[in-house]
Amino acid sequence: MDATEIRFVGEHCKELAGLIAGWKRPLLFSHARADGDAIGSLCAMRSILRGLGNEPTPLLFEPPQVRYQWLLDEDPIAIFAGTDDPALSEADGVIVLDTCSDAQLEPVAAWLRSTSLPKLAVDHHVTRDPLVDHYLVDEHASATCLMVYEWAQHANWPLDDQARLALYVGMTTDTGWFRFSNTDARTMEAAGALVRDGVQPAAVFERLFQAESSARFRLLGAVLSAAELFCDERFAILALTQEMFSETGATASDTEDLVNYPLQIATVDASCLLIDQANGTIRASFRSKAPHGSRPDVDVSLVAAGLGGGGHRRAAAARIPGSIDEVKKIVLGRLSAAISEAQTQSP
Ligand SMILES: [Mn+2]
Repeated sequence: MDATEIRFVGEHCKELAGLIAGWKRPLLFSHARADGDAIGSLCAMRSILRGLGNEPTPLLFEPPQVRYQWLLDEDPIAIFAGTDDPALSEADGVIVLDTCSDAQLEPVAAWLRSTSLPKLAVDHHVTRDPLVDHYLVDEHASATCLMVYEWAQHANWPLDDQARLALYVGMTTDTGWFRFSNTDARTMEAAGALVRDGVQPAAVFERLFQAESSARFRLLGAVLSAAELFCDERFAILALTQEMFSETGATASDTEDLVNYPLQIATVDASCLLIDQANGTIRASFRSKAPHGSRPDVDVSLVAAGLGGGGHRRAAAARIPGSIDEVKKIVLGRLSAAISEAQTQSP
């Protein structure tokens, strides 16, 4: 496949804007376990394309997490029903948002590779599988929603209230409400423009972060009290067992963000959350702090890639076969190695 990588700059933005404006019935996909940036970019792109007079069909691979349900109340996104979904045969183009990874698009990955429809990926991740023929990529963008915002500015696409709200959700969730190391002036300027045009930060904050169930709160307590620290408290492993789910009544959608909590400890450089998937595999999520002073630069995307996963330098994930205890041993070894290697490389 002669996939031409296109950097995220003005002229390419305009060319690709012209390309997708010609797609009358595009399909919009994002990654499995859709987060705020995935749902935000699907929602915003849907509004933008409708504004151009087209009929986009966004699809999710599973029901949205409760945290984002409110964003879709008025205008739900359908759940993908398999490759015999009529939306696929009627489509004249495909836009993939916030991923370009086979593993994260598993339900459509084979279809994407085989279809002759024109395909574009808009993404800010490092992992780039050859699934599409056009790429709009910026690894320095804090969120895909930031890219969509800037793309809309370049292309003179108007944004309606729904698009602005959705883009703000993606930017705030991928930056941890403007706290993570990917928060930059570019993101703040885009977010500022959205607020100037009517988005209400406090209302969005309440809907996203002050609307949890008591079950999620109890799950947080259970998983934090079982946290383990290793390597002179340089990294933490949280293990979430099936018992914790049944005892608290929490569900898989209640696990988002738990991996970030151990980063509150001063000595901790990196954190890992293991979730028993009850199918013989463990989902491992990794986070690391940005280096500064004597803190080493732990690249968790390399740790995840070594385990068959991928992601960003500071946030990555993998699915690993085995029990919690088996996978914990593996992860313990990999993270210890990554931290000591980062330490020898730090100035
Ligand atoms: Mn993202």
